[in-house]
Formats: sequence, C-alpha cells, structure tokens
Amino acid sequence: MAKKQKKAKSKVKAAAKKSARKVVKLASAKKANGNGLPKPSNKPWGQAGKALEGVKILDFTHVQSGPTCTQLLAYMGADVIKVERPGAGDITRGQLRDVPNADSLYFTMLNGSKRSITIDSKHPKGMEILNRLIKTCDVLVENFAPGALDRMGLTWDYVHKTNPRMIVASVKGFGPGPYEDCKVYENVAQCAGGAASTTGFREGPPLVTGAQIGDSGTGLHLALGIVSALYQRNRTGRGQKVLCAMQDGVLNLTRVKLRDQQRLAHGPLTEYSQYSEGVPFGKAVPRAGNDSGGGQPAWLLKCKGWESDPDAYIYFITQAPVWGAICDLIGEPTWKTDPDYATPKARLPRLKKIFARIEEWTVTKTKFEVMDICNAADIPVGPILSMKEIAEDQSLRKTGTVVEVDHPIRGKYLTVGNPIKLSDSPADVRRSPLLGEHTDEILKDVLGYKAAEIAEIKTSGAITAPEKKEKAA
Ligand code: CAO
Repeated sequence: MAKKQKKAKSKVKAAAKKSARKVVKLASAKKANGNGLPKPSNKPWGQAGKALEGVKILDFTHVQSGPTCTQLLAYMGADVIKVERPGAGDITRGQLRDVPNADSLYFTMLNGSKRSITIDSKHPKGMEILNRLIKTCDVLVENFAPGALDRMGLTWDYVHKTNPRMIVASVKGFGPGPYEDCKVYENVAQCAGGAASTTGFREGPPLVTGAQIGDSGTGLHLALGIVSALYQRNRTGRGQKVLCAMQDGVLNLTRVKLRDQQRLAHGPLTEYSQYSEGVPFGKAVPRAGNDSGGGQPAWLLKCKGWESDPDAYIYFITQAPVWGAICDLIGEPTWKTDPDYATPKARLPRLKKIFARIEEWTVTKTKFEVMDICNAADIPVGPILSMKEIAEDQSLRKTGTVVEVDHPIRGKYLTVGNPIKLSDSPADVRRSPLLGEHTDEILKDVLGYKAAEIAEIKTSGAITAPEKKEKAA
C-alpha cells in the first residue's frame, strides 16, 4: 500500500515537473531569441493546437456564473475537469427539465466540451483524489457560497502550498465588505450592481434584464482574470488568487450609468427623453426606458405587424452624421436645414416628436425591410429578434455562434458556441458530459491510478452515490 502511494506520488511529481519544465523552456526560449516567443508556426491556420491547449482546469463550479467561465475556457482548448458530487451533480442537471430523466438545457448549455468526474470532497479518499487533481491542474475554478471551499479544507494557503503554480479563481456575490458572506443569484447581482435601478421605465419599478449579466457576465470577467494569471505565471512561475464579485461585474457592465450619475451634478441629462418631456431629474440616475444610453439619441419603434407580433419592432438610432439621410427617408427633407431640427442640440428637446414621425414611416414596413433600407443608407438600426428567429438564423449557425450538438439521452439540442472567434484556434463545441462520465478515464489517464486502485476507489464510496455505498457495505 505504502509502495503504491509512493509510486502514485512520484507520478504526480513527474507531472508537476513536466509543467515546470515548460516554464523553464519558455524562459530559455526568451534567452535564445530575445522576445520569449518561439519561431512563428508554419502549420496551416487552425492546426497549430488550440489557444489553451495543455491547460488543465479543476472545475468546481455549479449553476451558471462559474460554468459559463469554464465552458469558455473549454471552447478555447483547456481540459476542463468538472468535479461533481456523486449521485447529485451540479444542481442544474435537474432544474427546469424539459425531457424526463435527461440533463436539463440549463445544464447542457453551460457545460459543453467539459469532462465530468464524481468525487465526494467530504470523503477522505475523495480528498486524496482532489489532492492529486490540485497537484496536476493549472487552475481551480469555483463559485461556492463564501467559506464552502475553506470548509472542504481547500484554503488558499493549503492549495498554494500543495501546488504553488495553481491559480485559484472564484466568483462570489460581493467583494470584501458588509455583504461578503451573502449567497447571491443573478438578479441579486443585477439589483446590487446598479443595473436594475437604471433599467425599465421612469413610471415603473426597477427591472431586471433577460441578459444574465450577473452570472454569465461575471463568468466572462473571471475567464479574462484566469488567462491573465496564466500569462503572468509564465514569468513568475507561481499562481495567484483571482476573484470576481458579481456586484463588481454588473457595475462594470453598467458603468455608463455611473458616468451619468456624475454628469447629473452638472445639469440635466439632455439625451434622456425625460428632458425633452420637461420632467425634472431627481438626485439619482433615472430609468430611461429605451433611450440610447450613448451620445446618439435612439428609440424603439413599431413596425408592420406590431398589433399581433410582440417582436415587430426596430431600434432606430438617429446618428448625427446620417441625419440628412433619415430626413429624406421619412419624407421630411426640410428638417435638414430647419434650425429646429438641423443640429443635434436643436433636436434634443424635440426627440418625442421626431421619433413619432420616424415611426409613422417604420410602421409601414417590416423590421427586416427597415433594416435593409436603413443599412443601405448607412443608418444604424436593429431589428428586435425573437429567440425563435435567432434559433432559426442560418448565419449564426454558419459562424458557430449557435451550434447543434447531439446528446445520448436528450438527443439534439442547440447551444451557444464560442462568441469569441480566434483565427488559429477554432472552438471545439461538444455536448455536455453525463454525470461522472469521465471518472474512470480521469483517474487513470490524468491522475495515474492503476486498475486495482480504481477498483478500490469505487468500493470506498468516494466517487459513488450514497445508495451504492450502502449496497457495497
Ligand atoms: N462533494 C461533497 N460536497 C460538495 C461537493 C462535492 N463534490 N460539491 C459541493 N459540495 C458541498 C459544499 O462543500 C457545500 O457544503 P457546506 O455548505 O456544507 O460546506 C455545498 O455543497 C454547496 O455549497 P453552496 O453553499 O455553494 O450551494 P448552495 O446551493 O447552498 O448555494 C449559491 C448556491 C449559488 C447561492 C452559492 O453557491 C453562491 O452564493 N455562490 C457564489 C455566487 C455565485 O456564483 N452565484 C451564482 C449562481 S448562478 O445564479
């Protein structure tokens, strides 16, 4: 037994040495050519390996924020090993189920291109396996409630001592401060990050948005933190902690409203339709309905069919440089020279009237006709696309932004591929793993366990559901 452990230890050590050698290799390449880079590859584009090839992620994430991050890293070529609780797995496997007994779309659309291993982190043998993973992997990503990782025994000090190269990346609801111990879900972050108070209509209550800026938004921030830490590790040889608080992530995405909060001290926000309606501003940034949020006044306008189609709308931007083209299009050529309309400043108090007139024109056309006509004249507009239209959009399928994958239990489903396109690292979008689907291969190929050891692990209860533990006992 002791011999076996020694052997396993030396295997893990060898893997750690190998990754250390990589860093040394990079350092000597630096000496060789002065800029730290190898010679440019002459392999065809897309065949020189994936961007994050060789990076191993110990994925301790669940629900949405963390899984968004690790799915993106998997699309970029990292080997993402998702650790799940035996018998249960990520809670979203069973949430919002549409097909009985099949992993939900909630889970499958956030966990593609990953491998799944079941490990009970509260079982001594389970912790032994986790220790090997920590020694072997480059990044540990987690989004447990505050303190949960520490309660498992995986404190930063412990992980850093076990593998000084490991990057430990976390999503939490709040950063250090009065709310740091709180559990947080998407809409809590939208509310605390300033998005909800600035979304919706002035007369209505605060509104949360359908875009998951708290969860997926913070997951994207975390992914950037991780690749930056990996890059820095090439120089320093050591890992670091990466923390993204959901409140911070939402605020980052809502920064234009903090901009407006400061502008408010110097006078009314003239591009808000509230200004053109003569409604005074209060002390905080108000909700601005469908106002643009930028320097070019804009609004949502009805198109042909709006009476029966809830998505027959176009978003119309009255960009100043194309004001003349807009006037010609809507049949108001005199507005090009009329001092009440000719300049952006003159138009600001009249926006309501202007958009009403533009709508008289858009309502005679479908949103796609408005799109075609306006884009031909260089006028920026956006059709309100329903999810049905997006799901059926062939151009999104062609670019790999919407991808159909096949799942052994639920069959074919659509997922969102990699929205970030790398010309030399095309995304490899694969279906999500079944619970524990790769347990054996990870134990054997990644962690170097022998068949007899794997058999022992299986009966120990460290990787199986509690019912099976009872049977085995
Ligand atoms: N084996 C054994 N135990 C495991 C395990 C495993 N493989 N994986 C997880 N667990 C345990 C943890 O140890 C923890 O147990 P303790 O609380 O006893 O220490 C528990 O499962 C999970 O903890 P949790 O508190 O994270 O889960 P929750 O469902 O109660 O809370 C959430 C969920 C999302 C509110 C919370 O995780 C959180 O606030 N996360 C940070 C913010 C975040 O990412 N929110 C976005 C979620 S998506 O909307």
